[in-house]
Amino acid sequence: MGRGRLILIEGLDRTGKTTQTSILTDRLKPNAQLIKFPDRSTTIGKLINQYLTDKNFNLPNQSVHLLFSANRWEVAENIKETLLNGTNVILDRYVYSGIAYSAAKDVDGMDLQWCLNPDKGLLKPDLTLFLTNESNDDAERDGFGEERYENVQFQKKVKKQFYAAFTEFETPNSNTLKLVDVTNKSIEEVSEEIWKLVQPILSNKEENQEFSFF
Ligand code: DGP
Repeated sequence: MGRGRLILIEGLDRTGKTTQTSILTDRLKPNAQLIKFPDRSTTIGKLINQYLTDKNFNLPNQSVHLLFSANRWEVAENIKETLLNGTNVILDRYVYSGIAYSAAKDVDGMDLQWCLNPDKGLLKPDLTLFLTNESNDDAERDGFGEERYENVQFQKKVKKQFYAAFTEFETPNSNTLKLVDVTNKSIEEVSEEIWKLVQPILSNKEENQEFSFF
């Protein structure tokens, strides 16, 4: 039995990641486990939740960055074991969110490489799908929620940093990174597109059994 595949769905807020990761996991069940970041249920996750939801709760940007990374490390071993047991793991956000949201803050010294450093050694996904909604760029469509990062101006900066991170740490449109344009598409249309992109990764059981790491 080969190891499971690590499949990441990334994107800005309100691009449908949570819906799509859950549809994909359901479609692959029982051979798939969904893991969402940040995991707000752990001790570190509770601090992250407070930071996101309470704008009076302030922490240095560097500390916040390290908390999000620590939250990923909390489940790193669990992800590896699940994959080794032959189960696929579907991730809702991961290292690229970590880099993009922090780099978007334009803090001196917090460049892409600095932002990647605490995540170095985490498993690299076999496939990363980046959901992009071009109508999110339209300030008139500001339908974001109340959390800290949810405003059009900041999201535009985050988007730029996602692309910068992909350019730096991935080969765009290689076999391991695919952009999925969800603009004006139904949930079903997007889930079908995702399903087609995931098939070659799942059927290719013989090759690429080695893990790769950030
Ligand atoms: P979500 O639960 O997917 O809505 O994510 C909560 C918010 O936290 C969202 O605005 C994106 C942001 N976020 C997710 N992961 C990270 C991370 O690793 N670092 C930072 N700074 N922000 C993140």
